[in-house]
Amino acid sequence: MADPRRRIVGLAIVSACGALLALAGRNPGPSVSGPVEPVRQPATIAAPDRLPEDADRDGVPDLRETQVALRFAPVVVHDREEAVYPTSVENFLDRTSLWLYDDACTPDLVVPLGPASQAALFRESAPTCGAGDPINSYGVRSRGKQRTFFLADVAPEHRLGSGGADGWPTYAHVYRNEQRGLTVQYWRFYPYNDRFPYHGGDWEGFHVVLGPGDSVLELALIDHTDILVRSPSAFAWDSAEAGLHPLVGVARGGHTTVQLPAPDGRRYESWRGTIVNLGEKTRPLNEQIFLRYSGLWGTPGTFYQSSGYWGPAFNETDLADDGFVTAWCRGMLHPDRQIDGIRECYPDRESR
Ligand SMILES: [Ca+2]
Ligand SMILES: [Ca+2]
Ligand SMILES: [Ca+2]
Repeated sequence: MADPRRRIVGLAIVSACGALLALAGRNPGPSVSGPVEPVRQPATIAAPDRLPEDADRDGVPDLRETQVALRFAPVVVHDREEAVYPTSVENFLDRTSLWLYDDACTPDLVVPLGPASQAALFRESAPTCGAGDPINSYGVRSRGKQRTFFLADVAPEHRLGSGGADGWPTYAHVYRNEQRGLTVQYWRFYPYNDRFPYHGGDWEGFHVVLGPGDSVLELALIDHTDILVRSPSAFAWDSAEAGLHPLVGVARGGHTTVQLPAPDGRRYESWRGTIVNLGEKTRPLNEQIFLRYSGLWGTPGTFYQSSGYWGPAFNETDLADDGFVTAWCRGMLHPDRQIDGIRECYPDRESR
């Protein structure tokens, strides 16, 4: 099978003017002023190097990354009343589609770009509605969610995710930290944030920060606006199969990771399911090139908070003014590292 990362993607010209649509619930308005330039895919997406021992080029042997991700993989406890469980990126992409959005247009510019897949997330657009710069979906991050690519909310029947213990994947990010150890991030992806402010595409996660000898220094929970740092003693730990597995709870509907699980909650021992090592944004592993996608994972809504959110490598929690993606790179050794001009911890550029 052809490696999608090595595929040369042709220029798929989309007739944007003919494809202007208004989303359900939006006021379509009378017309768009001025021509809209075509949207096209980039010629190539950089292919990861095929080094067997450190393919994501972060200085950590990939086998060691896998071992440590398994060893500290959490017990994730959902509320008994939870309705929306995690799903896989692939399942979600099969049910959504890619769009371009600019709310400076009148009416809002909303252009369908067709079905989504990991290989079909990468597009670029000429300037729209008075903005002078082009944007793309593989590095340009829209701070206000006003001019961006997005993945449309999936239909209600596809928002439930994989209930219970039938194997939804846990996505891991492992890297060297400034404390002479490794940081292990665990991410879950939910199709929908089923609580006010409701929005599509809900990435949630937390970090286990290790020091020398894999001693656990702290856990960092990705909350709504801040990253909450907690002592390991604040958690219960399960030592099944020679691991050290923290028990974390999931807030009902909004899915934020919390330190006190519901006592009667539904346990998921994530190491018994699939753990996917994402690699690094600059060098994704295991075909997970969605890491490079810088658009939204849900439809833009009326408000910032009711619009789709970003993926792990562009996450908004504790985002620094200079664009440093704290939720992806907190405590990283060499946070300025880059490969082929792509910086691991920053978007290439921001749009409105
Ligand atoms: Ca590595
Ligand atoms: Ca890594
Ligand atoms: Ca959420």
